[in-house]
Amino acid sequence: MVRLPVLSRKARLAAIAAVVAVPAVALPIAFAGRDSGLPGTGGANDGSAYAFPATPDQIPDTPVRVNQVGYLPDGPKRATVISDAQQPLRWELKDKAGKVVASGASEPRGMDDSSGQNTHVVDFSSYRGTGNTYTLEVDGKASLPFDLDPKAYQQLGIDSLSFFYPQRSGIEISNDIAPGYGRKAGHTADTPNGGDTKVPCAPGSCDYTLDVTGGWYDAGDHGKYVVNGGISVAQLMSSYERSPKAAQARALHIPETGGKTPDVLDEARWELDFLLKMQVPDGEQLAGMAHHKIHDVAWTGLPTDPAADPQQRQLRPPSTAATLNLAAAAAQGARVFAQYDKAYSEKLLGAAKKAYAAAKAHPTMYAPDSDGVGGGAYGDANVSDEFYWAAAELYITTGDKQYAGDVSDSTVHKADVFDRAFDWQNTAALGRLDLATIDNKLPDRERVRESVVAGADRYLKIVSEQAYGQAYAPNGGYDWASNAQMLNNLAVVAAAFDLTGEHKYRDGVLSGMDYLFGRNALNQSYVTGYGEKASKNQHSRWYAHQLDPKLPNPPRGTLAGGPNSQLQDEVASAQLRGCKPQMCYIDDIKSWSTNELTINWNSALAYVSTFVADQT
Ligand code: 9MR
Repeated sequence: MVRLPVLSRKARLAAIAAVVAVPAVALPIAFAGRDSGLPGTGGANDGSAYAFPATPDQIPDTPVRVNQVGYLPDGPKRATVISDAQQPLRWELKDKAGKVVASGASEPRGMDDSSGQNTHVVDFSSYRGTGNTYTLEVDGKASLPFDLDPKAYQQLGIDSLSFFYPQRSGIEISNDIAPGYGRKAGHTADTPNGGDTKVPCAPGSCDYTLDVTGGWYDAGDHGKYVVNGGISVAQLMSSYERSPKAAQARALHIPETGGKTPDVLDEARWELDFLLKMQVPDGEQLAGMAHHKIHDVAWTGLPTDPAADPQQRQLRPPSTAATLNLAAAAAQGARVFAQYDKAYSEKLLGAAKKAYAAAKAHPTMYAPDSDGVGGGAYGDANVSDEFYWAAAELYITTGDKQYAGDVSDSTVHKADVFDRAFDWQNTAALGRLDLATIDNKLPDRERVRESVVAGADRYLKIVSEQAYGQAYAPNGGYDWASNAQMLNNLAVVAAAFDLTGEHKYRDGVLSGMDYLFGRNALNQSYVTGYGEKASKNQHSRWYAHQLDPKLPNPPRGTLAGGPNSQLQDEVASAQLRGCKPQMCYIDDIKSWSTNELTINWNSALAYVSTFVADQT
């Protein structure tokens, strides 16, 4: 990736004009690096946080697909080339000056089912040099430029976590902290709909109101969902738990930075506080349960600033899944906050225990798939995995035999939970991964650890079998948020590295990441501000630059959901008909089924990118 230093606007334009020409793929304009501090296309101010460099809408295509951000010098380095050639093709790796520094022959891989393309794989892992603006040339065609840089992922760890601050509800977003992203507090008492200070229940479901201010907006909508808040905040806390020291050193762009609590936990607390507020108060019939979600009674259009939302807000009924999300996240929170804020840790543990007991008393209150007006449904009619996750977190935190018994008795405990990607609906892996990696005395812990390594081996096999190296090969098409699903598969591979120290797992995570940054069928980086051709029009009501040039694009480090074969929105169905799974994506703000941004997808990105950042 071409990097430019932080420059004045005039100097930046001059630098852009004087860009290095890349043979065979004549780029019309240069691209500034993720850490350049240049303004985003959406009018973000100059500054080092959040903004990303202006990128042209059209990037000339190249059949040579690389990780457009970069490769670690001591890591695997693979590229995929689209070519019908049956024989190996000669490849050359060129440095910034155009000098050939390595060469070899590609490996023909034939037809790739996920893309419908004939492919070759190039492996230039043995080259260990460092520098920026390398290109890979195959058969006379050049890739987009990339870096070979031990710090290639450092900034991403920070950006993917700093994404959460401007997703916050109930607080003014400071333009000093997030240049270009400042906005009024959303859903406070003085906003048009009265905000989230006194939100009533759905008619007939209860007669109280709750103050449910705060938390993160789920995605491009203004809804706040306990199911989905749970996995998102858990992954932030897990990124802290896997390496507290590294987390402590990682300063985020948030108001609380600099305190004794690590920034990632300050951010997590913003959501944990909201989850606590969603718990049914004492004295009510369903005391201890958690409301499934809170959102508008009707969908609002795009763009709509959170502070301008005119729709009535409503608490949807409690559900067992939400209650167990609260129990699991609060139990984990009690553990990670114990050394920083004892009173808060105790409060979280009390709420977690109460929620868990309430879920046991009401084990089948399922949120229906049909409840999707004004907000997402997040329906879930199988909560055995949520019970397992919550019991696991409570056990790890308390060591209490009661929870160990529930873990061991769960049908999920011995099941293969890595036969699919984990996500907001399938949460067993969250419990399994923590049981494997965090200290506890579960009698069959060794078997638990082996199950994680076996899951990782399965995903590694997929990485090596796929022509594009992605950690994802579902039966049938690609799901909604395929990008997050493959990141969660990589989180399992990362855990196997932590458990075994075997380098093949670290290398598998790195290879799997290449897909997200451009080594894919669309030559697309799915992370805003990272790579030459990067997603920047993700579906959002306030990062709606595509609809209103005065508004910003999503902040640097925002993941797009990614290819979704089911084409569930109008833009996707009109423009992507007949697409092969990997091709079912469009960087259009109206394609919410392929191109939304969501807290649980960025939490997956944050978990894996901090793992990778910590490798150097
Ligand atoms: O991520 C969710 C995906 O797994 C579901 O298939 C989809 C339809 O129910 O909903 C997705 O979640 C959306 C939520 O319902 C509302 N906020 C935006 C979320 C991401 O698109």
